[in-house]
Amino acid sequence: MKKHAIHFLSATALIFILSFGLKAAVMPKGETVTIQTSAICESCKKRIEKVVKATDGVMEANLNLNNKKLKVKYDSAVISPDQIRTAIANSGYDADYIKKNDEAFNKLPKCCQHPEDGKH
Ligand SMILES: [Cu+2]
Repeated sequence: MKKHAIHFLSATALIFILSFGLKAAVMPKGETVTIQTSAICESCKKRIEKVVKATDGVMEANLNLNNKKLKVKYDSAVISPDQIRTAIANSGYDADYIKKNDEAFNKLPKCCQHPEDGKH
């Protein structure tokens, strides 16, 4: 009878462990990448975050205006860091070694094109 109880316990524990393992395997594991951008002001920040968040496979995007670095949480099964950099470059900003798209840059508000008068 005692042996029976132990069997029941270990079976319960096994199911518990298995269901946890399964959950971890099924849930998308987010990777994080930090990208240096050429953002200047709050509207640059909003613009870049919006573009990146709208990209498939991106879960979170947060730009720190103090160092202009964008922290992105993404699903590596769906998107690569270079695809994220390209999305940023296509919106008119440098993203690490991928240079901004000039056409998109020229469409930015004038104040967002000049680092020296970026305080607005
Ligand atoms: Cu700006």
